[in-house]
Amino acid sequence: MKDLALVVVDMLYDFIDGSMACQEADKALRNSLKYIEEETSLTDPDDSGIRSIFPILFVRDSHPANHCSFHEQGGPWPPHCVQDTHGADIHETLAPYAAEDLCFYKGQNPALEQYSGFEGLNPAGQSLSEVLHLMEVKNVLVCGIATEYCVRNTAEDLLKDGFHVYVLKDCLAYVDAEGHTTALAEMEQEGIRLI
Ligand code: VGL
Ligand code: ZN
Repeated sequence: MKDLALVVVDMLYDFIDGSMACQEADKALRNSLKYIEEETSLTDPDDSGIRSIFPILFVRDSHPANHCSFHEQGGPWPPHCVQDTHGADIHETLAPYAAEDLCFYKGQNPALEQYSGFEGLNPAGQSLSEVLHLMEVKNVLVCGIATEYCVRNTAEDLLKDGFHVYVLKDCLAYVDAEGHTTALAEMEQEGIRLI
């Protein structure tokens, strides 16, 4: 089904069990994997490669060691997702589903905070928006971390860009429980559907 895609946001070790471990990260990871596995089980059993019936795109926080969002630079966060460290890697349970050309790296400029996956680029220099449009995707499912930051900003940019946006509400982790609840309510007000 080509008109559907899943965007997995920042399911990276630092947000799961590292320097910025988020609340409910294990649950978000487990439920996301379950969702993906249910889809991939529908693919041809003779096909040895793992492939879901919809494309899965990965947004990846990827910072230089001197990024402006880090405490040492006066930013709000501890160092996290530093390029070429374990903390910046996609969790091993999801990594088999990640194709490099469908990974979008954001936060690479030391001077810019980028919470939206729309600000990221894949290794070929394409944006998430560009690739989704090329695939003729209309409906986008979103899961990942953190609800209040990268998930929200990515979902809102998707909506502004004309996609139907569905946030998988049991597949989210967050920095703050109240922030998570508020963000979900506000996203729903804006027209993002929670499923
Ligand atoms: C994020 C804080 C800092 C996120 C990334 O993925 O939501 N939050 N960098
Ligand atoms: Zn970050």
